[in-house]
Amino acid sequence: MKGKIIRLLKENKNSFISGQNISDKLRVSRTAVWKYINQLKEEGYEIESVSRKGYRLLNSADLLTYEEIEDKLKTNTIGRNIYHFDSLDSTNIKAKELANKGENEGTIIIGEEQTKGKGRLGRYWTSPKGKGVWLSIILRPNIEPTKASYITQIGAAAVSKAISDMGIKNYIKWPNDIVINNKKVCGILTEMSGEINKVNYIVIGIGINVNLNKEELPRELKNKATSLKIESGNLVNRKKLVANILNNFEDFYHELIQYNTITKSIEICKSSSALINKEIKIIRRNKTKKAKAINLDKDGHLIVEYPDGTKEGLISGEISVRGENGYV
Ligand code: BT5
Repeated sequence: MKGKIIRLLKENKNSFISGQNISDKLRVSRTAVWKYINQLKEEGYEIESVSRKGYRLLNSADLLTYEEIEDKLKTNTIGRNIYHFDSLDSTNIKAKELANKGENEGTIIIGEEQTKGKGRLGRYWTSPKGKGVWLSIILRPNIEPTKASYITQIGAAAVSKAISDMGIKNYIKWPNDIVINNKKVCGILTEMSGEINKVNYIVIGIGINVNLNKEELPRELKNKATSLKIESGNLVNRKKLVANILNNFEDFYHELIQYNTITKSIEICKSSSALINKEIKIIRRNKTKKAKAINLDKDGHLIVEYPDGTKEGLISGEISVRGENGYV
């Protein structure tokens, strides 16, 4: 109901709409309208109320609800159904719960805050309220389970392009991070449910530090993490960022579904790579090996060359990669 009221207020932008008018249109009592308007004000919407005239929207809230991003969305399925939470444990956990109950492809879960944001291998993801983009997308691609890592590449490309298009230079640290000035600004967590040769569903979780200030990052991450605001010096429009990511994501995902390839994504992952042509350390089961990152192949495997001249294609998920001198 709150969403419907916001839509009406937006349709009548610059003019008043009476409580009676809203109540007639939405078939709820005027008292209910008044209550919803008060809730919206608490959420951050600036709504002017004038007796005998009604309500007028002055400013929208900085929330990542469907009503707030739909005018910027160009997608058919991705993001057309959004579950928005003020606070929740983890959008990936919620997405898997919903996917297990049969939720459709393209559905998105967004939290303004996560209290148990997840990284890979049981690690944590700090997700303070209203400061970032913490979202998960449910997908049901008809692909071989071995190709699930394609989805991470698609996600990384979609996020990297959206950030670049806002004028902020960034790099993709294969396979699942985006970095600026050698510090992590975005992490991606792809999880799959499937059988040996069939994907049941894939959930891709995307976490982006958008408007965090330095002091809002945990102390242990001060030298490893950053935000778009810290790097650009400006507040970043989260709604535009989310819409652009979803638009890019659908475009790149469509290539996978249609042609079983991800060339558009790989092109971006290559041209924005933080690793290619760099000396790196490969950490596999606590063993560290030096190598040089050479290229990404068409499947998104990182081709590396060892000091003895032998080459290997690394599959995302099996290893951790660090730059020789620090994080990247
Ligand atoms: C990742 O794991 O980078 C995947 C992060 C995915 C987060 C999204 S948010 C929406 C969705 N719902 C979830 O619950 N998760 C996904 P990994 O490569 O394992 O990196 C985790 C490590 O990054 C931690 O151990 C910290 O060192 C560091 N870290 C934690 N929070 C961070 C943050 N906000 N920014 C940068 N680094 C962070």
